[in-house]
Amino acid sequence: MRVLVCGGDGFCGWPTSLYLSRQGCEVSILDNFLRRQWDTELGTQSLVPIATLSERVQRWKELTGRTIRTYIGDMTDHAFLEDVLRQERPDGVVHFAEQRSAPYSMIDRQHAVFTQVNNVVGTLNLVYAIRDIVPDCHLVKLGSMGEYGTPNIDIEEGYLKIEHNGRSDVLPYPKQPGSMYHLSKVHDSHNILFACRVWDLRATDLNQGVVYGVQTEDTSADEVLYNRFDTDEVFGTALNRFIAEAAVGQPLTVYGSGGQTRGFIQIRDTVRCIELALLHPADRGQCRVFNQFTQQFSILDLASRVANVAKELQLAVDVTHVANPRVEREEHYYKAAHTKLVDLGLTPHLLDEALLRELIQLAIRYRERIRLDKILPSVQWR
Ligand code: NAD
Ligand code: USQ
Repeated sequence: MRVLVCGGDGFCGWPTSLYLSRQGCEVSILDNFLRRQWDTELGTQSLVPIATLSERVQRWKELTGRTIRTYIGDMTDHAFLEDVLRQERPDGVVHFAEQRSAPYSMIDRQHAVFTQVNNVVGTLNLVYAIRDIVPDCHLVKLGSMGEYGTPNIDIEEGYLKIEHNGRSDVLPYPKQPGSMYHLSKVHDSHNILFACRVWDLRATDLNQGVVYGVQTEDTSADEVLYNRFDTDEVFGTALNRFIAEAAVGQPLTVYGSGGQTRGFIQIRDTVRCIELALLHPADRGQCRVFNQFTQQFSILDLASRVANVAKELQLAVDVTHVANPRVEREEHYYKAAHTKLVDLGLTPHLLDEALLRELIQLAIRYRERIRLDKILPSVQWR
């Protein structure tokens, strides 16, 4: 299978590219290195040092004999994207290439506009390019569980059967996103659904939960292949941030009461989910939605788990409740379906103490790289 991975230099995209390459796919990567530039803008860096993309693919070739072609350019440049699709003629496109931080999108008007333009225009360009050049290609698009928000009813996988005034229909599940970034994902979902309905494209929208962990079997094979590990208030996500905070002896930053409950997934399962979606493509005209997470946790529960393992490692760690910079429910009902990927063959790796220990030890190894002044939240929703 020929697969183009858009955003293949990023946290999810890089391990996915290696994994698919190892499974025998012919993989190419498209990226414009925006993520590396945001580190410069924000004065942050990956906790684990990362090599350049050219060094990465070169080392992969030396280790495995497999080639990963690279295209450096912007999804919002339609001519560039069309050129790549013409050269690659992929069977599947995996689209990770977006601005994915909720806090970044809430810094100010400019960052909100940038996020929505980057994400919505990039995705629109991609569906038009697929329509015109490779209409049979399967689009695998990364969405987010945060598109649904936290409704007081069960969350389904994309669609909801509704009865109204004696009639019924299956309609897109109502969305209540919690940031300008999450809104961009909702806009993408609508645009992709429209493209499938009107132009008979095939797509799978993967509503992924918060990803944790850092390395996969492939990225840990060599230091040049190591994956990025974000820990700062803008790009760091809940569990990985708590691990980094534990490693530097900072109190774990639970926002508000910590009753916020979210779906979580290990990076090792992310790569397998993408493979499963590609191996079982959507039909022409079909826009499938899978909820891509394996377990749900409250934020306070996660912080307590990290603190307990950190204490066993003789680290002095407290859990602290900091004023919540976001506007979100801190106590709420949460029950989201997530069976479709399991039905296709996913065997989830569940969170355990051994992994937490391994991640804390990885963070300790590089802890001098953590910018202590970038841990506490400063971006406010209001
Ligand atoms: P990331 O920022 O590490 O990777 C995204 C990559 O896309 C980066 O390498 C960046 O340079 C590239 N990119 C961004 N805009 C681009 C553009 N216009 N043109 C070309 N390249 C561009 O993010 P990630 O954590 O790997 O997330 C990947 C995708 O998965 C995102 O769409 C995100 O919304 C989704 N997702 C991530 C998580 C998570 O916890 N990390 C959870 C759910 C969903
Ligand atoms: N939180 C804390 N303390 C922290 C960091 C976060 O309490 O130090 C809380 C937040 O308030 C929020 C929850 O943890 O309630 C999750 O926040 P997060 O920063 O881990 O994740 P989020 O902003 O939701 O975004 C991340 C990815 C995004 C993806 C999303 C999946 O950055 O790309 O779409 O997870 S989901 O959460 O399912 O929407």
